[in-house]
Amino acid sequence: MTNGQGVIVLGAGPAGLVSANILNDAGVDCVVLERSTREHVRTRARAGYLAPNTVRILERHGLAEGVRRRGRTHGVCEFRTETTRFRLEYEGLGAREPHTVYPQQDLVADLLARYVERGGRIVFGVEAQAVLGADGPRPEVLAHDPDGAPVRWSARYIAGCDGRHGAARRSIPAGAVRRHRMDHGVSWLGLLAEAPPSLDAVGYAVHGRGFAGHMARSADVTRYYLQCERGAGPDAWSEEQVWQELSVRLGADRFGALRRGPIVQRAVVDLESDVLEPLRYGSLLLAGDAASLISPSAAKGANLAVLEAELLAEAFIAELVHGDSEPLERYSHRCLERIWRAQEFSGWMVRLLHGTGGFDNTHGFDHADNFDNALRHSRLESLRTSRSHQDWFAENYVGV
Ligand code: FAS
Repeated sequence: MTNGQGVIVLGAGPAGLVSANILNDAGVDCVVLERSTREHVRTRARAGYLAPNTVRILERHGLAEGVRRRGRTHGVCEFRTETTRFRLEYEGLGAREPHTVYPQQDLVADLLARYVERGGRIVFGVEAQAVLGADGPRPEVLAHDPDGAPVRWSARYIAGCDGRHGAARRSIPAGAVRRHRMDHGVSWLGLLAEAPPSLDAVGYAVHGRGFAGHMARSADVTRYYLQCERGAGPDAWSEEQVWQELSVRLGADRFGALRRGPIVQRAVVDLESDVLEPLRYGSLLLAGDAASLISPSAAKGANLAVLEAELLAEAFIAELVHGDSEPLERYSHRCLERIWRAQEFSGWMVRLLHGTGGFDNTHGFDHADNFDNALRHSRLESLRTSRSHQDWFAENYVGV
């Protein structure tokens, strides 16, 4: 596309592919530029819990076939401490709706297949280097093609859906946006195990040795998280040590052994939040992680990406097809309202689940005499005993 019309979408993650599908269905000229290969995009395991509103958005645009066929609804959290455990059947609380468990890579594969099937244009192996001229009506993307040769693409608008470290974000002059960053000071070892889930719930272990999480991904794959020291490498613990630590923190001796299997993916993620404001710089508009990074503590990242992608695509259609530029003008504000609500809850979850202070092999993270940790246990107790806390939790856990 070098005609200065239509939309260039940077990135083929949930944000890029949802907006491209909606644009393509509306007959808007668009192309997706993705630096990775098709195979990598289709198999990259990340999130897995889709909020009801996300499923509604996908359904609204005919993108939910796979989710409906292979997704499994999920409505229970189980909190475990060293002394007790309690379950929250959040489907009956607050928002009264469950999550749908559907691995992000399966959703991305569905979106890609449908987009291509309907004649959508996507180029793999093209790495955007910069967005030029975004302050004018004919922005350009400077990129490298799969052979490394420089290429230029121009369009009326650029949708920056290329993540936090993508070209879109770094092409916005520093003075044009405010950047709100928060390092939560917590790191997780994220694991994918080829093992059936050990709990019929999302498991959150609040333990002196640090947080542990259990999230089903499918009938034979489970995602686990272990709070680890900042700077620790993904291979710092052997497979046996990982299962040992998970068993201790999730109280396997009291609540039942964990079902083990080979650990097929490991990654360390530092829990950070990073929001840009506004999400627009002239003809360049951001969605998904490019707009705001959110810690995975409340499973909001992919859900925000889909929500923003719909708002963005519909705003482009309003202007490019119907000549109405109001939705584009309001895009940033409408997204930021939801982003900050999700950030607020995600921050609350970080403070609920994690001890503060450094890690030592004897005490772990939880220096019991720490004021913060006493507050944390009190928050957990309110969640266990107070119906209004439970409703608030459910509404924010499921809703964006
Ligand atoms: P994505 O990062 O998914 O997609 C961006 C795309 O842009 C990628 O395909 C990338 O290759 C491409 N790209 C980047 N730079 C480019 C360039 N210069 N040129 C061209 N293409 C470029 N969220 C949860 O809710 N639960 C979880 O369990 C969870 N686990 C996660 C685990 C990991 C390891 C990570 C990194 C994230 C996880 N997340 C999780 C958050 C995740 O779901 C994101 O919020 C979601 O992928 C955001 O979607 P997009 O904004 O589309 O960005």
